Amino acid sequence: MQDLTLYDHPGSICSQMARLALVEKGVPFTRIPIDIMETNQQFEPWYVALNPKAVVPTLKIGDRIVTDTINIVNTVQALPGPDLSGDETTQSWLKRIMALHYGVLLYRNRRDADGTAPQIVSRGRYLEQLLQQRPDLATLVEARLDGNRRFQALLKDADGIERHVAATRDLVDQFAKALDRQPFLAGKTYSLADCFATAALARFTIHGFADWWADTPVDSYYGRMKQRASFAAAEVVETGTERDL
Ligand SMILES: N[C@@H](CCC(=O)N[C@@H](CS)C(=O)NCC(=O)O)C(=O)O
Repeated sequence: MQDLTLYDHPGSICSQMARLALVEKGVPFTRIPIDIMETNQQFEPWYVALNPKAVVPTLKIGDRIVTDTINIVNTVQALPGPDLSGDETTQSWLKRIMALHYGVLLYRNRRDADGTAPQIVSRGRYLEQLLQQRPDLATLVEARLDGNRRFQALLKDADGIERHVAATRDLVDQFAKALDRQPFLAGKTYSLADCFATAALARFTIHGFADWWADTPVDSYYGRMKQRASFAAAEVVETGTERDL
């Protein structure tokens, strides 16, 4: 087996999804933490060379670099070990779970009365400085600045926020429908879809959404996911406050 290294950030939801897939596959891997919050290591030249979008996670497998969480978990699935491929719905679940706006769910509770999210404003200032200091990253940082402006506007738009919360609740309802017929999200066996759903449900628990699924099959499903050894081994975060994320 080639050496596997995961560059990740402990609380990042995408990192948790990738760690769950690696642990469930049973392959040994080394973790290299990338601080994406305080020291912004994702913009360091050596890391951007690995991951040109400057995000976590990144998987190094031998000499090969794999980015994008869905690519990463599918690459992990192709390694020798338990079959995590699930049924024909797996890839669609991965896309739907990844498509939620996790930033809105988190920062909607970190806004001042006028809808300003101080952390997102200061992130914008940081990106402005980075643009001056690192002209080599201009394309990347300008795109990030655009995203930051859109995000700041969205956080002032109560209806827009509500639409993202409703889309999240709708996805949880879809989990419940699937789990009414079968024990795992994509069929009779544990799959990559369950790695994604587990990390998402853990995050929703921190956001106080657990009531949404209290009387549905999602409740016992999530209980089973938490009992799997992978939940602790992959350091899935479901306790603590939103401030810790
Ligand atoms: N599409 C990417 C998204 C990765 C992503 O957005 N990662 C976040 C953490 S969950 C990140 O690294 N953020 C760093 C930043 O915003 O500067 C993937 O699936 O890997």
